[in-house]
Amino acid sequence: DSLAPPSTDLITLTRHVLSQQYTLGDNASGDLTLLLTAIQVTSKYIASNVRKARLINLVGLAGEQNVQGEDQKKLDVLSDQIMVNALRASGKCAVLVTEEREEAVFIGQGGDGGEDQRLKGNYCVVFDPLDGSSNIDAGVNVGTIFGIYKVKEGSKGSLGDVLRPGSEMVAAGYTMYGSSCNLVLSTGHGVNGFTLDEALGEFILTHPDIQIPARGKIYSFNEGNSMHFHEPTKKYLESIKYPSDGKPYSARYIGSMVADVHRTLLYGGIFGYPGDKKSPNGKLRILYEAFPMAYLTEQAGGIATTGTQRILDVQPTGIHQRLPVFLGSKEDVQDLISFYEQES
Ligand code: AHM
Ligand code: MG
Repeated sequence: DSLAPPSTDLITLTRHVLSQQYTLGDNASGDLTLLLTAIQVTSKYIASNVRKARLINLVGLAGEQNVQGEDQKKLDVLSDQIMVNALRASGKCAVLVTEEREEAVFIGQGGDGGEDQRLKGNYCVVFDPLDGSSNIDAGVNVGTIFGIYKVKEGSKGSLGDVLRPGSEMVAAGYTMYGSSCNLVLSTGHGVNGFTLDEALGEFILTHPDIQIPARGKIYSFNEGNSMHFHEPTKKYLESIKYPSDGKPYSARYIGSMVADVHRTLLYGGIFGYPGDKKSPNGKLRILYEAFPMAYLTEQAGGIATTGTQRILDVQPTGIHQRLPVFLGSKEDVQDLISFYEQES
């Protein structure tokens, strides 16, 4: 209640990860803990830049296009550099894949990764440094999405270490830069959410063991693309907008995956970026958008599907490949899947 004194036993992200260290499968070496600490620091730094963007001339375009041919925002480029520098310096990474760079970064093998062998570790991080950046200039939520693989036994770090099904990730998460800064993480033992206490500079556990409600009341699709949608998607959307019980779902679409998924994890419902007649594989990228969010969704008790296949089972063949995504409450996503089953 409002008269209760503040907690004197804060669970910080570092404390939480340390307490899980012995179950993390890195032989309690502490490597994954240190890697997650590096990601935590980058999140704070990016959060601080996002918050000040308008004041320190960080809004607008950087004058370049990224791999997807999209204009890069100044903050996209800055966030990418912040993450690559911090992950390289952590000494725990072998391969990095970022939305903002066409090629993977191989640590300790020359090129962008630098030649210093001592900086090479056993983990691979795939990430979108600043997702939803079309929203930045309007002050709408954006976020960082990341997934972590451990290099394969005997590997020195190659593309084969990241071109693997999402089910093989050892951790995944996102940081949302919104009205509060939230880091949501799973290391394969459920999902926990942390809120940045700016005065302390620490992420504090505020959402322990997140569970998606079995059914929600919200759907989150870019319905502006309806004319291109396939029949099962259209029929499913009709079914929740014109239900027989007269209680239609509410529409919520921010256009920032991190924010739309965050709401879906907490409130339930369904988020979708379908493949359609124009873009058969949809828009979202497998490695650093679909997989981490599917991992979190499943860990929170939900379902993540392409419509016809479990997302985490997909075998990627290229680092920037796209995939149709539907995720959220078990019963809602199951309803969607049944429309795809009727089709086939
Ligand atoms: P980005 O990586 O270029 O920011 O694009 C990904 C974003 C997601 O955050 C969001 O779910 C989607 O694009 C929105 O796309 P659209 O504007 O087509 O609805
Ligand atoms: Mg993105």
